[in-house]
Amino acid sequence: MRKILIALMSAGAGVALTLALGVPAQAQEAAPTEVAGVTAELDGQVFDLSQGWGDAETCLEEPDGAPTDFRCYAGEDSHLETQSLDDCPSDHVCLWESAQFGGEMVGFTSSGNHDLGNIGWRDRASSFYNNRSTTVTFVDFRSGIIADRWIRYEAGNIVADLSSIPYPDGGSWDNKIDRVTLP
Ligand SMILES: [Ca+2]
Repeated sequence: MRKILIALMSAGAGVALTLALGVPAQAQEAAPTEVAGVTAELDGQVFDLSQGWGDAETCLEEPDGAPTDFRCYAGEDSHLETQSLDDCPSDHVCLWESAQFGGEMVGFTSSGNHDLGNIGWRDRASSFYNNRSTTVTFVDFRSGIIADRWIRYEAGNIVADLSSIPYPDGGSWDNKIDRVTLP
């Protein structure tokens, strides 16, 4: 009898542990706080994009994540000197820190979730170009009981000023995006 009781208690503890572990895991999904290192290369120098962009003005995800996660270009690189819509290569979704495709730009090309906090880009995007043949989903992480907000765009969609896009809780989508999801 005593053995059975202990077994039951163990099982109960196992369930409780699973539940306890399940809650933080969900919370982390909703609002990740840990930042993962992201490698980038600029003029032959490899650095961690999560620690700052340095001289980089434009960073494009490497399709295979090799040799680094991103390849970056400084502002003085002639072909990218003027930030514009044309800087977004095909098969990429590009985000700019300013409206009208100005300031720093980041481009993503691989399927999956791209958490902008990993490259120091949470709450920064003000314009974008979906230069891919798929949809793109932008997510704004919320905490507590409020569900994350998201908005989806079709292939080829362009928004020159995210302050023109209404946000569900009022205001706009300007400086709100925390995650880019590509199918
Ligand atoms: Ca946000």
